[in-house]
Amino acid sequence: MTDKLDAASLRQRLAALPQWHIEAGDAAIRREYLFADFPQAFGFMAQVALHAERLDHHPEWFNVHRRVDVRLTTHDAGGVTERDIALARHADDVHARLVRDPSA
Ligand code: H2B
Repeated sequence: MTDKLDAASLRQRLAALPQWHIEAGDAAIRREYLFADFPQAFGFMAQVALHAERLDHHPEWFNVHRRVDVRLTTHDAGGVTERDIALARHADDVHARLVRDPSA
């Protein structure tokens, strides 16, 4: 099992993910994504969901219209691990690709 990142390591990792923030108490990281419309938001969720299933590491998220709020934590470790950092990077990549090319 991946170990929970300590406070210093977590802050260091987040420096490379500037759109993400650490939840009060350090239990999770969060980011809000905004898309052009609902189909694009849902397409993002579909792409991230398939990757999450492959990794066996799943997001907590909430969608309203073109907004998706994502919360990442590793339940097995009781905090944020490298698995969350990897999934955050992937979600950012999917988002960047969709913004660049809405048909991607
Ligand atoms: N997702 C997240 N975010 N944290 C976990 O600890 C976790 C998971 N554990 N997805 C996985 C599934 C575990 O339940 C299975 C049994 O591997």
